[in-house]
Amino acid sequence: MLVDNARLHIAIQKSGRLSEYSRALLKDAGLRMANGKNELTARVENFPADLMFVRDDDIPTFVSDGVCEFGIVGENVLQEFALGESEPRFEILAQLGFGRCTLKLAAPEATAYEGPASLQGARIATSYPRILQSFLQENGVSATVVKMTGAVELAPRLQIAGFICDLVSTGATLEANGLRAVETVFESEAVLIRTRKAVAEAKLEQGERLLRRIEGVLATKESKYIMLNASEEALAQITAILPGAEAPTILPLHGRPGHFAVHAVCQESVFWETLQKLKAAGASAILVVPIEKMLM
Ligand code: PRT
Ligand code: ZN
Repeated sequence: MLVDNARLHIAIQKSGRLSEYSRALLKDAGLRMANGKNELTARVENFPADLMFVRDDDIPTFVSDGVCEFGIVGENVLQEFALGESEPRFEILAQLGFGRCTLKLAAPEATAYEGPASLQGARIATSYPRILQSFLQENGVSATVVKMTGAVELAPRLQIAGFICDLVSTGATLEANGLRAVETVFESEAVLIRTRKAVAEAKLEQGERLLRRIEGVLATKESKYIMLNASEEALAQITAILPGAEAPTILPLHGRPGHFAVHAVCQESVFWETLQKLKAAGASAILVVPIEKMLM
């Protein structure tokens, strides 16, 4: 690993389900990097940071050890790691809204299941033994956890285990293997994490800058800019309807006394229903526009 006291190190998955999204997020945050896919690292050209392309399983360790100050990883991998630690050496900064999946317990179609008690004494194959173990404990069940690193869905057919505990997104893999989900164990999405290790002074400020930019990107995904006109009497009701808008700007309309333009950043999705409510409250000329960049 490179050691450079002035540059941040950001760990992202080299290739897999999170890599494209992770790169896109950093790109949206204004980081320009070389596109080479076979490299282990990439220098960000316009920000003091280097990207480290690694296996997702290594990201919690790299960030906890402080080898990388930041990382993007699935909560499933992070939680499995964290359960093996005495205290967390990382902090979660943001939920990123991609890589969504659910760790589920599943069994062959014909297996009877009437709640966690049905797992008593069973063999369960999984790549997430710690998360599964803590689920079993919470439910007061004792079962044998069989650790597998891949192809977990084959375990029942190979008679390695009667149940599996694996990630599901569309459910197609379960179906193709004659399995049905019986229980949700853990919901996951990609998260941005930061080391809890002391960070060199020179990097602290850069880290905050990076975080503000990423928060800005995440905020714009939902946010919209709304513009509308309204009479003075309608203003109170209209500003109350605007979803997640703080302190809208209200400007007098030229040549129309008693009428105002209302401009607001709405931090929540704006639905047709909201627009109809605004209209009913007396708003006219309502415009909703996307926001490209935002720095909070
Ligand atoms: O090489 P490296 O170790 O970095 O990658 P990997 O093979 O361990 O991970 P990868 O790229 O498969 O997944 C990275 C992360 O994406 C996971 O840790 C999750 O946080 C997230 N993710 C989201 C998923 C899925 N969806 C997913 N569907 N990870 C795995 N799957 C697998 C699942 O294990 C099962 O085999 O997809 C199959 C089920 O998918 P459906 O759509 O058929 O239900
Ligand atoms: Zn992995």
